[in-house]
Amino acid sequence: MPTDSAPVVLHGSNISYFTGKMENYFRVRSIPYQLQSPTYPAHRDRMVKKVGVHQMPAVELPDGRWMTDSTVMIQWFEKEVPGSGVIPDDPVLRFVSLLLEDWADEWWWRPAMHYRWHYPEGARFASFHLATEVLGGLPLPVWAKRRMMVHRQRSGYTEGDGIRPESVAGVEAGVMRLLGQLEGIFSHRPFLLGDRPSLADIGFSGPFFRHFALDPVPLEILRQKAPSVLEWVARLWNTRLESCSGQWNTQLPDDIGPLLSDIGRAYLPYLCANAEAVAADKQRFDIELGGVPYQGARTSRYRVWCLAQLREHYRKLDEADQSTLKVLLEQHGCWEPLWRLATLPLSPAQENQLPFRADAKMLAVNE
Ligand SMILES: N[C@@H](CCC(=O)N[C@@H](CS)C(=O)NCC(=O)O)C(=O)O
Repeated sequence: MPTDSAPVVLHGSNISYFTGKMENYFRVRSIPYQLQSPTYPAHRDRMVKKVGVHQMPAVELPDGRWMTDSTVMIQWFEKEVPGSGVIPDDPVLRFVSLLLEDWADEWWWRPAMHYRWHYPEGARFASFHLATEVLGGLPLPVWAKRRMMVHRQRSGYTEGDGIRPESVAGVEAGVMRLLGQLEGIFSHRPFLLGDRPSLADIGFSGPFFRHFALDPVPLEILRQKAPSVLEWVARLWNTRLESCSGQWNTQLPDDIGPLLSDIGRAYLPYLCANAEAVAADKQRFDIELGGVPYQGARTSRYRVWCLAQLREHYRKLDEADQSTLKVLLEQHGCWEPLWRLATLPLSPAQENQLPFRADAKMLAVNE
């Protein structure tokens, strides 16, 4: 296990969504880590050899093994590292924390990328940072690397992932809605599920820590409209479970309900449409979600597996807990889309070797 003299190495950029999520997790669990900026292309080749894909972050264990995928890495550390962890024992809270983590990872990625890369202010900051950090070793002028980076990210993750001019207002309204909901929660409770951080908070550190609370445009919105959310970002970063005396609520707080309703209205229907597009072997698909049109959204094999995982978490519960949870999921419109598709187009043994080997990246964007 990692120690101060043999920490895990966290390979990732210090402005990366999922790297920031892992940093928050390691800090909250007091797991010693050392952040290392990856340099392209040597790191990419090494990572592909070690775990099958190139994405951020990768974790290198003191025994030399490499890992990928924040969700499964966290589950692995939760089993391996003794002491109180981030996954609540209560079956309903546990399922909800897994669902919120998944939503934070997969749904809020697109708006986070939008705010960073759509606005010149964000694109200038992030392209300079990445051109000099991750692409620092490429023998090209910085301006050329910045231009390449802006083009890659827009064509991969914003305009090229369904956010057309007619989607922008709706995508941003969705973020404002989330901020309103979270502001309501964090103005009277320190963490999502009580007085103690859970996997749900760690999940939300993905979109917030290195994106909404860092990029110039959303950061100003947070300062003005959601100061309690900004405070939560720093509180999570500065909390250690080993010295946290707060507890999770014994029941799911009522103010989590509107978040679940949004998951039922847009996220789970999106996962179903994505799975149908994968089954039909499409690279892209069009869809309207919560009144927002997305044209040419990229299909994701990885997100088919995410939907399968959510179903699996439910199936593993005992009958009484399944019944309680079913009522809650029905109440918020999550039950029907969770089970809408009779079969999911997973490839054989897809992602079974995680966290030590991955089959698919979240989105197949070209290197
Ligand atoms: N499911 C992965 C997602 C990791 C991921 O997609 N990371 C982004 C950066 S924050 C990335 O590396 N994207 C690949 C690319 O842009 O080529 C996880 O949870 O770690």
